[in-house]
Amino acid sequence: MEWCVSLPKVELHAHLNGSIRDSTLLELARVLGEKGVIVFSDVEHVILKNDRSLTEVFKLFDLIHILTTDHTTVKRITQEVIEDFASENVVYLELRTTPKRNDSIGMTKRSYMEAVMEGLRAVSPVDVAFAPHNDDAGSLRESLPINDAGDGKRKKIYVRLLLSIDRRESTAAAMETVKLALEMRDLGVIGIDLSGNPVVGEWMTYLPALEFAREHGLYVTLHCGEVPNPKEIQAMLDFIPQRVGHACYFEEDDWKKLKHYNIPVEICLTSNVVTASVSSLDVHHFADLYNAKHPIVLCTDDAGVFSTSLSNEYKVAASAFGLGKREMFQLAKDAIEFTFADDGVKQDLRNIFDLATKKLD
Ligand code: 6MZ
Repeated sequence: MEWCVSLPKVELHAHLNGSIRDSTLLELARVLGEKGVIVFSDVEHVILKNDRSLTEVFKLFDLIHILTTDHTTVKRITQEVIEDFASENVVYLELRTTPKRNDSIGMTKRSYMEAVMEGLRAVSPVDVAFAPHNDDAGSLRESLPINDAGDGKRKKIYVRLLLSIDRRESTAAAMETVKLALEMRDLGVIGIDLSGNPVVGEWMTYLPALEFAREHGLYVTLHCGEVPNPKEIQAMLDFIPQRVGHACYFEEDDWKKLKHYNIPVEICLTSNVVTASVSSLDVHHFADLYNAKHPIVLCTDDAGVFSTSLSNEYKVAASAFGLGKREMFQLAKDAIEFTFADDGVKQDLRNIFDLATKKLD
């Protein structure tokens, strides 16, 4: 495990509100319990539960959103989540979150995202490079020396943001999210994700917003095949997104299409097994894709909800699929090529891995 922690890593599939520390959730629940908004003892049990079906996961997210959807908390959890990833040597993080409206406290999708940006700026134990084309603190930090803990330099993490469309949303709400992403490009927003409860909603509802995103140069990644839905899987693959997440319920034709278009897959091992989207690691599609040299990247999905970390996902992959240190290092390094980052950042990341090669031997 220690080796997996010291390995530099790239995280491409992490939901902000799924990555919150249990301790923070419990603290927030306690405060709301004292105010009489919720019954703390009921909520405590739900937060600390270990095994959850996919349906229970989405019930938990509704609860988490009650606890977190105000500006101060959104800022706090963003800061903590980035610090947690950086502390386990994640050197590049694409963090995704659903911009939310909460009329009762005057929250708009934009003000939600502004709170996220404040959280990014508030991170202090590590340097956060998040805004490539801007004159604010982000660009100054962007040019700081590369991450090399142990040589006296401060750690650095690149952070890019993906704005999620929740499958419960209307076409208009999805479009609002894409427009917001376009307006926040200079602040490190680089793409759009489609997520949310996979048994809810229709592909055609989101398609106009996703097409608009693509026409305007945003990257798109889709939660695809988390439940059996052959028609939707085919439609999603025909869209040719830049990446897909999960790919659990793919059939022969879907694999063919995925491979034909060479679409990288964000693999979330613990999440898939806990939610029973895959019955066990022995039958997980990681093995086939890895052996076929198809582009894949190990990710956490929801480190808080599934009590995991990216280092743990590497450890799990190593023991389940017999990967040695060399294979794990290569897997982590290959992920650079599937990021939505620009060439300069990719080169910086390659340098970080090259420097690490000597230390990790
Ligand atoms: C689909 C998921 C997910 O956006 O509030 N989310 N969507 N499948 C999953 N696998 C288990 N895990 C998380 O983060 C939480 C939201 O991300 C999506 C859901 O829409 C969830 O409400 P944010 O920061």
